[in-house]
Amino acid sequence: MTLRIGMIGPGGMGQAHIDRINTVIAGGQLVAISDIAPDNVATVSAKYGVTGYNSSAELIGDPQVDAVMICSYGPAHKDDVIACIEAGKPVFCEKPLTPTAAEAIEIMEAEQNAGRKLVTVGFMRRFDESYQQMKAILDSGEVGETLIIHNRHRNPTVPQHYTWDMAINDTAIHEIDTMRWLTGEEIVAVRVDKPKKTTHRFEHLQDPLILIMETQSGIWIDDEVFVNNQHAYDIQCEAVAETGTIRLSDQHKIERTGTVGRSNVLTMDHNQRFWGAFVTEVRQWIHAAAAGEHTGSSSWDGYAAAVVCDAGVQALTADGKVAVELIDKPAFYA
Ligand code: ISE
Repeated sequence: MTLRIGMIGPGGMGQAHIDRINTVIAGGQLVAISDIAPDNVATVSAKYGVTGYNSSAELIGDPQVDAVMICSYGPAHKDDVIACIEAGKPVFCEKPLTPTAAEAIEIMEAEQNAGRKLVTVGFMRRFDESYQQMKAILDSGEVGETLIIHNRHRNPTVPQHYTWDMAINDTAIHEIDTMRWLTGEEIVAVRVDKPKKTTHRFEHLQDPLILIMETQSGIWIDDEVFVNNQHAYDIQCEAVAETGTIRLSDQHKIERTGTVGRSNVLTMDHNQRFWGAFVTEVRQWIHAAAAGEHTGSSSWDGYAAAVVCDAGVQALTADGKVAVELIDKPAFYA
């Protein structure tokens, strides 16, 4: 069966997903798009030869659409995700699921009423081969308990619309989800340390910053978020366990040797660095949706990330630790 996909909000991220579906992922076909910007509806529907809608409600209601991908901006997600659930259509929603925890709770309630998991949140790092190998080793217990995890999340630069809180809820949100998944634990407290600022930043940004997180069992996690490093998209992770240390390999695609020595070619953005992870993530979602199954991060993961982000944003302006308080996890998401 070919899964007929409708996409809401096909901007840069959405079109990168469409290109993957059209070139390297079998089993899915884009049949419709919707956007609040009429120009984008015209351009993108013509580019891909699909139906264009000016409203997401029309797209979700289209009987030709079996499943929906939401790539619009965060504040628009909740209503569309709930409309998909009510229509009984599997939905892949780009991160963040919702900008607030309260909205994510509404989504979980709608999903539980529907009686099956229909929502997948686009946290692609869970599908990255190197993170998966790291998790397999940590889960096997062969290096003992995990004690500390160091992360580095560096971008060459960020767009003008990048606000001060986005360092947490747009950038660090990736480590927040990945660390919950890697350790199998919830994050219980966060703190933000603020080093000397780079001159290559918008005035309103604390750049770089260090987000410190603690998990239920006391694993200490740091995340250096540096979004204007001027040279590369550089993602690093090192888990320190009792009898071994596991580190992601360098992020280069090729190694070049010449008269000036040996050098790595660096990746410049998430689409380059996580291309393989995105492909696996979308492929698995298409196959699961077609089979009536669930894959990837759930609404609970989207909710937990939103709560940790809220605490992280509070910690940006507070001195010291901020507690992360989650509601009890519904058995539905166990
Ligand atoms: C962006 O939205 C992403 O998701 C990227 O992976 C991240 O590196 C960047 O900082 C975000 O703005």
